[in-house]
Amino acid sequence: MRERHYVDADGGLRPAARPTAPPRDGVDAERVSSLLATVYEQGYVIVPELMPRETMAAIKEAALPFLSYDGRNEFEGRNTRRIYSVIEKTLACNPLVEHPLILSMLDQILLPNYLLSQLQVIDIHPGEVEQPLHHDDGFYPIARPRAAFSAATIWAIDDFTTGNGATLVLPMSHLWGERTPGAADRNDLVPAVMPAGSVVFLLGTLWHGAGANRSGATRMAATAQYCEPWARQQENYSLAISRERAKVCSETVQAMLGYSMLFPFIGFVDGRDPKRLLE
Ligand SMILES: O=C(O)CCC(=O)C(=O)O
Repeated sequence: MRERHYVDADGGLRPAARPTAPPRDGVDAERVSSLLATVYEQGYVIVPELMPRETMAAIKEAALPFLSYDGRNEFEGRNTRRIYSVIEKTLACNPLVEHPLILSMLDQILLPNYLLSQLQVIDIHPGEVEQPLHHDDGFYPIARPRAAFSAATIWAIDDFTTGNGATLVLPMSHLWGERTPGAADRNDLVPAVMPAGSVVFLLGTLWHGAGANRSGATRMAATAQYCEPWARQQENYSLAISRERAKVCSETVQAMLGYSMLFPFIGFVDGRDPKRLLE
């Protein structure tokens, strides 16, 4: 089993040398390296206009019928509507989940056969206040500073602006230990302003939250979170996504839903690779 080692040079966490996965088909290795350099330094990177605006418009159309109830607490947002179990309802977001550039970055950050931890559509309505700042792998009870056990993408389905709830990120907070953001840190918050079709990629250790929506229109995003193949997924996909639905997804998405293993002993069914269940 491959060990993960991290060096703490200049106060920063760096992944130790690990085998380099080749980029996915059609992806430029130098682009991946350059994006990852920013991710390791800042904790996040914005990739502008990675998907056509028309694709995002189609996702919006597919998502709208499912956005039927407001959030139940401050975290979900009482003026925010979310879709969970997205793949069971629509396949429209799958191209975002398995975008080759995103997967090429994840291939360098997480172990092979990493998993989709959750997929949501988030529609922030006018009047919504700021979401509490958090980091996405904070529910794994393991002390910081440490490597991220997950990474997330937040795709702009609508343009993200300072006024409509663009995600707020705290650059370099992925390097923090156990401290939580205080009032002084608010000056360092950066809104991920980006046009529809763009994506902000962030490590699971980076503090962030959705911004307040002070505009007159909704702000829609799709967010996919990915976790190490040894970590429990947030959404319980073996129950949330039916086998019939998994069968119509690509092999890549199937593997990320859980039809895969971290060899030799994590994720097996009847002692064998669960991908056989889809044959
Ligand atoms: O909608 C956003 O901009 C961020 C949402 C988020 O971070 C979350 O709900 O975990």
